[in-house]
Amino acid sequence: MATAGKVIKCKAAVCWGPKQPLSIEEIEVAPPKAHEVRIKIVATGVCRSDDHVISGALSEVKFPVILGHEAAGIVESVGEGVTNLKPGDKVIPLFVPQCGKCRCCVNPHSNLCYKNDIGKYNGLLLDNTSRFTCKGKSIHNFISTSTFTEYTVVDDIAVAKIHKDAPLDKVCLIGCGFSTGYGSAVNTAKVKPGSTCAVFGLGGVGLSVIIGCKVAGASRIIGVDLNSDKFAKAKELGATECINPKDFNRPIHEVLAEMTDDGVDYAFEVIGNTGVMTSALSSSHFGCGKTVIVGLAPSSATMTFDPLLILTGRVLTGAVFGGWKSKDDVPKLVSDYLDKKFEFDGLITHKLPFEKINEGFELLRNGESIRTVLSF
Ligand code: COD
Ligand code: ZN
Ligand code: ZN
Repeated sequence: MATAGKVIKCKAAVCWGPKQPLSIEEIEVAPPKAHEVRIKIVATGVCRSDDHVISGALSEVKFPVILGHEAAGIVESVGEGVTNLKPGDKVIPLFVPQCGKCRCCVNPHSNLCYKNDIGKYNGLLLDNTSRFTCKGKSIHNFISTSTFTEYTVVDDIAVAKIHKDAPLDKVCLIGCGFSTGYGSAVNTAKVKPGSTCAVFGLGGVGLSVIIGCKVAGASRIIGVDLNSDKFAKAKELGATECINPKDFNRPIHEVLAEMTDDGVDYAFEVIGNTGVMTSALSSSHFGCGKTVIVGLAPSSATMTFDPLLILTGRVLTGAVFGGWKSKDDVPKLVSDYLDKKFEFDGLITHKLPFEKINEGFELLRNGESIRTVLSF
C-alpha cells in the first residue's frame, strides 16, 4: 500500500477524560514497529467496557485514550517479523491477546494471556509506547486494541486473521460481545443437551449466552431482567421463558427453584452486580448446579455467601472472553458463523456512521439498543 511506512492522518474518537463526550479529531498513526500490525478499521461495536471508561467507572484507565475493542478491519501494513499477515487480510483485533508462550497460553484450560492489558490498563503497546498522537499529545491505547479510529496499530499477538468472505459489519461482534456470551455457555459452563439454564441480564452479552445455551441443546432457557422490554428479543433468540424480579415479592432464586425442580443446571450472571451473582448461585441446583460469572463488578465490590451453598456441590466459576483462546478460536468462530452454526445478526439493533459515536453510547445507556455498529 502507498501508505506503508508512513504516518497516516485520520479520524478518531478521542476520550480526553471521563464524563465527557468522545471528541472526533484528526490524529496521526505511526507505522507499525516489529511484530506490530496497522489495521484499517471497517466496523466497530459500541460496548459496555468502553462506556465504563467514559462514565468514570473504570477509573484506572489512563487518558487521553482511544477506546473501542470490538471491531473488524483490513491489514494496511505489517512491521518486521510479522509472517502470518499481509496487507489486505481481513482481521479482528483481540482485547485478550494470545502470546502462545505464557503459563496461561500453554494451559489448555486457560485463555487469559499474561500479555493482556485488562485490569492493569497501561494503555500502551508491548514496547511501552503508543502509535497515536493528537494535537502534539501522545494518546493511550485501550486493552490492546483501540478501534474507535480509522487506523489502529496492535501487537501481532492481539490480532486474528479471519475468512476472506466474512462480512466485517457483522463479525465485528465476534471481537467481544457475541463471543463472550456464547463461549460462557459452550466453553465455560459446557451446557449439556436437555439441561435447564437461567440467564441474569439480557443485554447483548446475556442474549449471546442464550444463543450458546440453545446451540448446546438446553431444553429450558429462563431469562431474568428488571426491564421486561428485553423479553421479546430474548425469546426471539432462544429463551423459553422470561421473568422480572419486580413481579415477585419473594427472592428470585426461590421462584426459579420452584420453576425448575430445586434449581437450574446452569446459571449465568451477565450484569456485574454482586447481589445478582449470589442470586444466580442460589438459583443453581444444590447438588449439581454450575454458576458462571460473566459481569465485571465495581472494583471495590465483594461477594459474600453462605459456604454451605458450594459445600453441597454447586460450582462457581467465571471467564473473560467466553474462555476462548483468542488467536486460535476467533477465526474458527468466524467460519462457524459463515457456516451458519449460529446466528447473531439480531443483536445488531442500530447502525450509525462513525461520527455519530456519542449517539451510539446514548442508545446503549438508555437501554434502547442491544448493539450499535459504527462504520467508517
Ligand atoms: N437484575 C436483573 N437484571 C438487571 C439488573 C438486576 N439487578 N441490573 C441490570 N439488569 C439488566 C439490565 O436491564 C440490562 O438489560 C442487563 O441487565 C445488562 O445489559 P447491558 O446492556 O448493560 O450489558 P451487556 O450485555 O452489554 O454487558 C454485560 C456485561 C456483564 C458483559 C458487562 O457489563 C461487563 O461487566 N463487562 C465486563 C466484563 C467483560 O467480559 N468485558 C468484556 C469487554 S465488554
Ligand atoms: Zn466489550
Ligand atoms: Zn500468553
